[in-house]
Amino acid sequence: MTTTDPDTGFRALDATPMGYGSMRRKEDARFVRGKGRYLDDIVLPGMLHAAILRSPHAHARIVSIDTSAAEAHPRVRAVITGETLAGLGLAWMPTLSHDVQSVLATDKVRFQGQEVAFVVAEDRYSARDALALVDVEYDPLPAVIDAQHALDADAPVIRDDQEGRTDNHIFDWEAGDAAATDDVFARADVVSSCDMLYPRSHPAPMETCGSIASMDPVSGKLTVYTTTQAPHAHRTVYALVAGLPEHKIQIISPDIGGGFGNKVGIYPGYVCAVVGSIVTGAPVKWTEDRSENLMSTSFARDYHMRGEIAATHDGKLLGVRVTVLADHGAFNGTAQPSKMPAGLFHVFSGSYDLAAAHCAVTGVYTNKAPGGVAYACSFRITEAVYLIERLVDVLAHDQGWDPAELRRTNLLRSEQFPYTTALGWEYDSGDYPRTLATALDMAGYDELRAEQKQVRSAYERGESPMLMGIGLSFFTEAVGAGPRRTMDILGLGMADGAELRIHPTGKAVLRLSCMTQGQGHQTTFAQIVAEELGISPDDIEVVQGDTDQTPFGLGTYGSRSTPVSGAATAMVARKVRDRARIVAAAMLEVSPDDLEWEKGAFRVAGDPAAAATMNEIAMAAHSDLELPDDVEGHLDATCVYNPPNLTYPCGAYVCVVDVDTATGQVKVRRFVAVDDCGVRINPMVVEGQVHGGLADGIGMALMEVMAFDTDGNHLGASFMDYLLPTAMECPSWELGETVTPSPHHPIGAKGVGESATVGSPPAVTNAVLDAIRVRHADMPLTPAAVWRAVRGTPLRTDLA
Ligand code: MCN
Ligand code: CUM
Repeated sequence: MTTTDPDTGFRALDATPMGYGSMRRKEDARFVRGKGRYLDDIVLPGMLHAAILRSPHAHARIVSIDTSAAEAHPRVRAVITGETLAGLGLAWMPTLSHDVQSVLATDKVRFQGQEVAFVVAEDRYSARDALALVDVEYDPLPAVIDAQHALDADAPVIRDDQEGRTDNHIFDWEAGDAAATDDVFARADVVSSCDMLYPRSHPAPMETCGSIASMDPVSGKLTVYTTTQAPHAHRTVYALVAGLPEHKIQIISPDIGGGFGNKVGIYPGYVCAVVGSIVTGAPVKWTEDRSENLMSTSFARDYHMRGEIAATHDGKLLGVRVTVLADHGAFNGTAQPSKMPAGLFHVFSGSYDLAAAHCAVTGVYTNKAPGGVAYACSFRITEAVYLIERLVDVLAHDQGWDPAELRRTNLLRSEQFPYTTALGWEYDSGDYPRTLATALDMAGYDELRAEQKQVRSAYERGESPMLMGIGLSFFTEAVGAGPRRTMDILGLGMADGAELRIHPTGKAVLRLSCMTQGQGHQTTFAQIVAEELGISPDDIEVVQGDTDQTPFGLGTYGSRSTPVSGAATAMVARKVRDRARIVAAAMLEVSPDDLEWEKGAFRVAGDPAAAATMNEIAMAAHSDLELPDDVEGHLDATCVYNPPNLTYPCGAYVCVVDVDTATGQVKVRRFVAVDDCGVRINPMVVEGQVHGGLADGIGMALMEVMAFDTDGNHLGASFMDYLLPTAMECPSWELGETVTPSPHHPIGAKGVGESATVGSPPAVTNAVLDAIRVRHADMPLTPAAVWRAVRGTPLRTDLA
């Protein structure tokens, strides 16, 4: 259980630990003083500024674009259109899902906010002003907004750029054994089914996306400062698109003000900034504003799901069957391992021992922004966990069963691990019953149910409009993609490199391919090296985000940094330790086998006074000390880590809400979250990650949605309309933990960065629906939606 400071309620800090433990984040010394270096802080000599003209229509043919007035603006240096780009072969770019996406529209616009022209000027204001001088004539077309009508015979064809295309169908994909699942359903005593929408939402990081491109005409080297979670992947994509060798491209990701998946993809503005720099011969900066961010760069979810769950009379879960209609917007640009068009959605059998499961997913084009998957999703596991955890509650509702008991009796037992699911995943470890029991104990489940009864009696007597709800969820996450054998993005296998160099004075530099966006990597990766080598984390510098200075690897998303780069860090530190043993043996004139490692030093077995500390070894490794012939001097190593499997963190969440049936207002009264992410490197950082994700869950369940009207007008393009949770909506979180180390991870750690975002939306939704005794209503459960649900007329919140 968590040790909290009784005065503040916050986790008590350890003194700077020589390894794992709660220490303050090293990066915060900069951040809290306003000394972070974000994209907007970077100013290059002679830098120009760009702005993008965007489509006001969701679907329209472009009749003509007249740029002459904009070009005549005294401070404008270039106006780039799709036609300019077509001349360079850059009007279309590859997406992360083997589709193409328009960089600047040539033929049609396909969503409101699509990029139409790119204006480069001497200052930001002139660039914006000049947008109004670009004259575009559009011929509006009917738009496809509701995915459920995208495949109608008379639906307008969005992607007529593709030869021979007559519909909006992207893919059909399935996982699991359909026949075995049908069999289980045929034999089941009870079946519950439910249609549910996980609505379109947005990662909405505090810092929006942007890029500064600088093409050096003399050296031919392209430098791109950009908000990217995956610098090396971006470099390779630029290399492939521009036909430049990698060594002529340097991607630099400065400090990132939140990513949440929004900064995985490459956006048209980035490509235009590169072209702008080539055309003008100067560095070009493009940054989107808040509305552009919300309308154009990525979205999340948008899964229309029909789920069915089968069980016996006495509550043994047997199987799950699901069909999904996935709204991918106008271009298929979702980010996930290439062979899995629905990402890792097929972990949807969740935390239960099921005989069979099957899913069929159909992807469709609509006239909405492309680039799905972002927003702390672990590649669609948010949708998967929501599906199964809602289905379990629907079944409990239909049969009058207690949702906690139904979960408890069906959770995987610890002796079943490693456990291979009906969908082929091998869960590595977990003690699910203990995790759930811990959460129920902390919440005081039985007392809560008793209180709920009393609240309901008062409501039924007409004394109060208030109802109380208790919502549970139990999730299994799958994080740390690879292995490279089964997972790649655009053909790039999902392994990560690490390089560690110990300087003569015993200080160290660790170079990684992953990229922190606020998760505290500067601290936690230093702690891994500290744990392995006994060097203070304060003496270990972590370098990320510059492709010229770091080894290749696929970046930070899907909570893969700890599972993959973290493993690479432990392995590279162990290589250095092996080298240090040889150096120490030479120093102490004994055989390496006679040495015993004690954090920070090698000691001679049986002669504890004879020892060499890491500091002494580091200096000796760089000195004239004679080393065995096959041992080079210095103290450094490199490593590439190809994960043998994903890691499978889990958690049990209990949410308690008070619902005012008169207004539809929901207040989250309590939230108990017990997470198991294996060994915790920095428990305080883990808890910070969980806090953030729990807030996300309240946002998703109660307020966030990208809604559109029937013409495709985006109704959530500002924070006045797209509501994010604040501290006001969040209770004081009650956190607990269980620790089942990952058996295949070198330090037993599992990722945690998205756990709470994945696990919390169903807990909040289940709580609200439990309060009002409604079988199902779609998120977000806004006051209007709750008010309507109570009165039996559910609301579809994504369409207006
Ligand atoms: N950690 C730990 N012990 C563990 C697991 C993790 O101490 N057993 C620490 C890690 O060392 C790291 C942090 O917790 O400092 C998160 O680690 P991990 O779970 O590996 O996740 P990533 O670092 O790969 O972060 C990615 C994840 C994703 S995909 C999204 S989306 C998200 C999230 O992180 N975006 C975030 N959390 C975020 N937090 C902030 N502040 N900003 C974002 O943009
Ligand atoms: Cu899916 S959002 Mo995170 O994986 O960068």
